[in-house]
Amino acid sequence: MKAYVLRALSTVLLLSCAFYAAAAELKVIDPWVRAAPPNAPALGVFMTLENHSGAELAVVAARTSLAVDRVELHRTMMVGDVMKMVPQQKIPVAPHSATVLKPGSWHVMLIAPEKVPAIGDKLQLTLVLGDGSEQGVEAVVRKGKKGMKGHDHEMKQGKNCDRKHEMKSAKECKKKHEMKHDRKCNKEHEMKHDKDCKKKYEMDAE
Ligand SMILES: [Cu+2]
Repeated sequence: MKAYVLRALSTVLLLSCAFYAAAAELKVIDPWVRAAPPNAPALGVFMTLENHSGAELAVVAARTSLAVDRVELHRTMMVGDVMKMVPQQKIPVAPHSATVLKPGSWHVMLIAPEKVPAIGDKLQLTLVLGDGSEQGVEAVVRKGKKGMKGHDHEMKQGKNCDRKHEMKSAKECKKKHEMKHDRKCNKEHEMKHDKDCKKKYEMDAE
């Protein structure tokens, strides 16, 4: 009886390891929802996605415990001369790298919430990865870090960045920002890992 239970358990463990492989390699840091007025047509959800594997991971869909019309993956980018939120098929996370979901960039968008949650409320969010595995996270509702001023700054940076993206790689774009906005980071960049530098840049930018 005991042996049977153990065998059954290890089978379940093996199966779940296989199924949750991609989710296990994705680390979700600081998920949050931007507080919005009660009549807001949509809510932005932000977080940092870290890929601890050697293969590209991607979030291909998301669900939430909040009653909403639908959940979309968005990226705010320049379309012609206008900043737009463009629906995306996936949010990719490069191997051993991170993708930062933040205002003015990648985000998860909760469309037409029945009731806009208050600051401090927590939403359950389920991220669906490319291999079908899922990861649940809890996102807390809070204000954007610097209010409208911060938002404008982010939009401006995003605009410059996305313009560069049309011609150059993300790395070159980041480098340009580091030189322009954060010399310290650039200096650290020479000594430290690229990822640490980028993280610092992202945090400073917000
Ligand atoms: Cu959006």
